[in-house]
Amino acid sequence: MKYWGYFRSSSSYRCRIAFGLKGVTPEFIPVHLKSGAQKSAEFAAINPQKLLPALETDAGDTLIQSLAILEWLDETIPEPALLPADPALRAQVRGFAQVIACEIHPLQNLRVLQYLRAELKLPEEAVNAWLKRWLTDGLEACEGLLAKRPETRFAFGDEPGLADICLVPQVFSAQRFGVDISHLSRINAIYEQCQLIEAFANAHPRKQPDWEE
Ligand SMILES: N[C@@H](CCC(=O)N[C@@H](CS)C(=O)NCC(=O)O)C(=O)O
Repeated sequence: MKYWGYFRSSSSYRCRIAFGLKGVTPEFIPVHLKSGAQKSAEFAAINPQKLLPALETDAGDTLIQSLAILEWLDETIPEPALLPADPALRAQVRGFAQVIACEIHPLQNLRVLQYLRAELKLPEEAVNAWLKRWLTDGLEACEGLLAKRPETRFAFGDEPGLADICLVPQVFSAQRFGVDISHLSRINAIYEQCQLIEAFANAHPRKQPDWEE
């Protein structure tokens, strides 16, 4: 397997956590987002959307979109399961993951921030206000979803799964952008629990070979 990613990309981070949980180590091909390598003809031939991550399976299929990659991994390597067996709970876990992957993350994406800065000419304070607004709103919604559930070690039970895989990189992004989420106690507790798991700790951006300050 080949995986195209970037240390700071949260959708790449989701995949790295899942690789660790599933015990696979795809060949890593770094794509330097900050310098625009995702827009090169070489990468566009792999993912015409010019976004990370991308995965090439051993059968030669190219997969994009982190949630699709995570579900493919779960279907091809069923243990440990990333989704619960119960259909209603599965839908709730997917819903939680989609709050992050489909609603929060796109608003903090590099190309969106570049558009705000370079084309709309927003000053840095306005970009920071944008980030604070959408990350706080979205993560408060996640905290509200968690508050409706019994208190477990991870988001949806005592084993880590898809919801935690999406939550941890999103908390890292909040830290990176200086968005204060100290009031979100369930999220912070789950984040800390996840750091105790090797697959999560090893997937941290600082641990990646392409890490840079
Ligand atoms: N929904 C996609 C999001 C992909 C995405 O936005 N990736 C970001 C990195 S986290 C990216 O490649 N950004 C490059 C850019 O904005 O130019 C997924 O979950 O895979």
